[in-house]
Parts: sequence; C-alpha cells; structure tokens
Amino acid sequence: MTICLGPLDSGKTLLMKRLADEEIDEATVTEKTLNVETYRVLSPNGKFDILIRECGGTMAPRWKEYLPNVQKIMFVIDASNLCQISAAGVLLYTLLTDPSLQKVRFALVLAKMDWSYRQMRNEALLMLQFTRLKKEVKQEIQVLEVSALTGDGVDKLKEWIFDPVTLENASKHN
Ligand SMILES: Nc1nc2c(ncn2[C@@H]2O[C@H](COP(=O)(O)OP(=O)(O)OP(=O)(O)O)[C@@H](O)[C@H]2O)c(=O)[nH]1
Ligand SMILES: [Mg+2]
Repeated sequence: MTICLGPLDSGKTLLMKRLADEEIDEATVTEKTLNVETYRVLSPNGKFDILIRECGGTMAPRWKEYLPNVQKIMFVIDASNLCQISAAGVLLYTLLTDPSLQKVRFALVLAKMDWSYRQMRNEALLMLQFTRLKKEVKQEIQVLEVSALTGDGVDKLKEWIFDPVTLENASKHN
C-alpha cells in the first residue's frame, strides 16, 4: 500500500486528483480531507492500477493507525509556504524514526511548484536540514518537485509510485 501524508493544506488532495487523472484547472476546488480518502491511480502504461490513500493533515495525530502494511509514503510539503516547513519537518522526522517504518520508501514531494520561485526548493530542503536528515535515517528518500495544477513533475512521481522493483518487493511482502 502507498499512502499520501503531509501537513494541512500542503496540496495532497489536488495532487491525488491529478494522479487519478481527474480534470484540473484554476477553478478546481478541494475540500479539507477530514478523514481518509482513497484514489485509484493508473500506471503510466495504462495496464494496471493501484489504490493510494490520502490521510488529511488534520488527522496527523491518527496517521499511525493507517501505517501497517504501508510500503511507500508520499510525504507532501507545500514548497510555496516556507512558514509551514518546520511543522512538516517534525511530522516527517516522526515518521522516519518510527521503528515500524524502517523499511518503507519515502518520497519527499515538494508541491505547488508553480507558486514557488526557483530557489525555494533549496530553501525548503535547507530548512528541513535535509542533507543531515538523510545521513541519519535508514530509509531511501526520493525528492520530487510537482505542481498538481500544471501537472509538472507528475510523470516522475508516477514513475516512483510504479517503480517495478519496489512493486515486486511489495508484492512479496504481502
Ligand atoms: N497553485 C497551486 N495551488 C495548489 C496546488 N495544489 C494544491 N493547491 C491549493 O492548495 C490548497 C490546499 O490543497 P489540498 O490539496 O486540499 O491540500 P491537502 O494537503 O489535501 O489538505 P488537507 O486535506 O486539509 O490536509 C487548495 O486551495 C488547492 O487549490 C498546486 O499545485 N498549485
Ligand atoms: Mg486533502
């Protein structure tokens, strides 16, 4: 199972809608995810699909209930809102140090890149102390930049989600 987590308003729902091939434009509105929402995401070759769950930011204290059987975590951060970064860092660190998540693969998804200026990616990673964090934790963390609004970077994220090697390992575990 792949799960999509991240702080409040970081852009999870719009990104999940984009991954689920829903129509998205400037007028698309999202509701706060107060619970858990499941999305069906089609593989790039269109041959199969998987289900991905989004847990809303408001329920961060209860994320743990949804983590058994999770092989991949997409952790979504709003790259255009650096004020939120420290909260995001605390949530991410809590997940990375959780003993039951040591074998999980992480994608750190910098969302809303259409709103961010170029340098913001580096600033976001700096504020997360990402270089240091990566040395301290066992998990592989792939950094991906996306905009759910424009669709930029979404193909790369799909490649990560449907990476054949990790999917194979995941099916062995089940
Ligand atoms: N410009 C821009 N705005 C975005 C993008 N993704 C999300 N937003 C906006 O950011 C706000 C929050 O987006 P959501 O996707 O609902 O955020 P969320 O992470 O699901 O929030 P919770 O479910 O409350 O945790 C909405 O107003 C979205 O339209 C993006 O890629 N670009
Ligand atoms: Mg949501």
